[in-house]
Amino acid sequence: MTETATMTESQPFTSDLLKGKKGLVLGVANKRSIAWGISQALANHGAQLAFTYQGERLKDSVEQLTATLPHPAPLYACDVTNDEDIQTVFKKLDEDFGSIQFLIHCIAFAKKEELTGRTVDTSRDGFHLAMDVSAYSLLALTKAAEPLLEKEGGSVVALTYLGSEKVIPNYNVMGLAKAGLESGIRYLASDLGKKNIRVNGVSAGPVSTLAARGISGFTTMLESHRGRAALGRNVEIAEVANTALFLASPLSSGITGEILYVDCGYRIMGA
Ligand code: NAD
Ligand code: IMJ
Repeated sequence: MTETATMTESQPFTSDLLKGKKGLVLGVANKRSIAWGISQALANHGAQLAFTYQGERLKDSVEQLTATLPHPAPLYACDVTNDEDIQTVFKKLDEDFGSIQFLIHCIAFAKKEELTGRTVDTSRDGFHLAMDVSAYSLLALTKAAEPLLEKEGGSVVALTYLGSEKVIPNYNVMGLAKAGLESGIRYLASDLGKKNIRVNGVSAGPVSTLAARGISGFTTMLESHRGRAALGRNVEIAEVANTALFLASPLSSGITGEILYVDCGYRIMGA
């Protein structure tokens, strides 16, 4: 038996930790999405989930995945660059759930051409789009969720990456957007702490998802990450998911405004 999450996939760890708790997960695209890994962990511990999907293109995929969950899950279309979409989601969520105890943000986007070459060549438009989708959306969604989260207190969890603080080849404008997201986590934590709403980030090591495949040099990057990481391996989605579960749950009631690194000990190494 190893301590990695592999065994938990074949024999999921379940409990009543989140029994009676409800929440919204944003960012499921397919079965490899980190958001889907997190959803499975939350559901395994009794949570009732609602989901957003980006657009019609992803509706079928999200419908099929969520049909496997123990509780029926409401699905709402939401492009986070659209204020009306966000308002509609929370109106429907109020009708369907009445209150929520957690919100999971797993959304990032930059134009493909911005994720190669020099960061100095980033276009104004490309900068705005990456910031809007990947950083501003956390503020807009948290504000819209506030009335539902404050009823019983709650937890907001957002996914981030080391490229926010260190220069990672090709991450470019996404690094600036994640720096904005992480700063946003701290300011939101300060704004909402008195309402017993906590806001934290999970900084995951590289995982082979839709948002990572197709990035030039990603496979080589996974190899070098494994080589430098203290644990000598790359992270599994279930490990990222279990940390998000911890932050979403009352087990982390004293933690807010923090970024937890789930990177197999990559960041701590000096060389
Ligand atoms: P993914 O492609 O499965 O998820 C990204 C999601 O963002 C998709 O569901 C997509 O529909 C959504 N999205 C993009 N633009 C949107 C918009 N305008 N409106 C609504 N949704 C939109 O990939 P993933 O790797 O699971 O990414 C999830 C999160 O994890 C992202 O924040 C990413 O930065 C972060 N992350 C990923 C890695 C990695 O190596 N894969 C590492 C650290 C952090
Ligand atoms: C993304 C780009 C460059 C380097 C990268 C990544 N590394 C990692 C990622 C080293 C781990 C994945 N990641 C952490 C992301 O946040 C990805 C965001 C992303 C990915 C795409 C690909 C397709 C596209 N736009 C994107 N926008 C954001 O068109």
